Amino acid sequence: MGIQTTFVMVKPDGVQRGLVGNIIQRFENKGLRLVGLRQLTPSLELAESHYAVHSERPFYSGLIEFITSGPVVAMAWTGVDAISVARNIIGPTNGREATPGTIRGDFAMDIGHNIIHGSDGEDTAAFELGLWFPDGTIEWTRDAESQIYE
Ligand code: D4T
Repeated sequence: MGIQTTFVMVKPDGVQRGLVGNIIQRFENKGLRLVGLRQLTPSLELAESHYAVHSERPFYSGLIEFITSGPVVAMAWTGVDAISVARNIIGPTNGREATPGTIRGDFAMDIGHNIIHGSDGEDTAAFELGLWFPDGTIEWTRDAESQIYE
């Protein structure tokens, strides 16, 4: 058990379907802390780097086409065991098999158009955070009380 930062990305289908707010709410509600947020349409180079591990898979070209098809929302979330916590919020790859209550269980019906990505381990998280947040993430600590009163 330890503090981790994980990379999460709302894919083009999630952005097009207007699910960004709902998705961010789930991570905030859970207790994770947002330390990075960027909206961008991924370049081919960025998409290929991100999915390099899948480059020999039959679905690779369709995956690259999909992920570069429009804006995504890239995020970095911090908390204890953030990587597995985020994966549990997201649910398994195939939306039809994902349990209701997870993001994919609530919103996805397909394996390719599955709304959201989350890093699957510490090495992957470090690689993906460096790739999508080359300038680093944001350092801040939670202190709501001091923001309520001037
Ligand atoms: P990501 O990486 O997007 O969070 O998804 P997962 O971690 O849940 O799933 P993955 O790495 O096995 O697959 C990466 C990405 O490829 C798409 N995909 C996957 C696809 O289009 N067809 C397929 O058969 C598989 C296995 C979906 C997610």
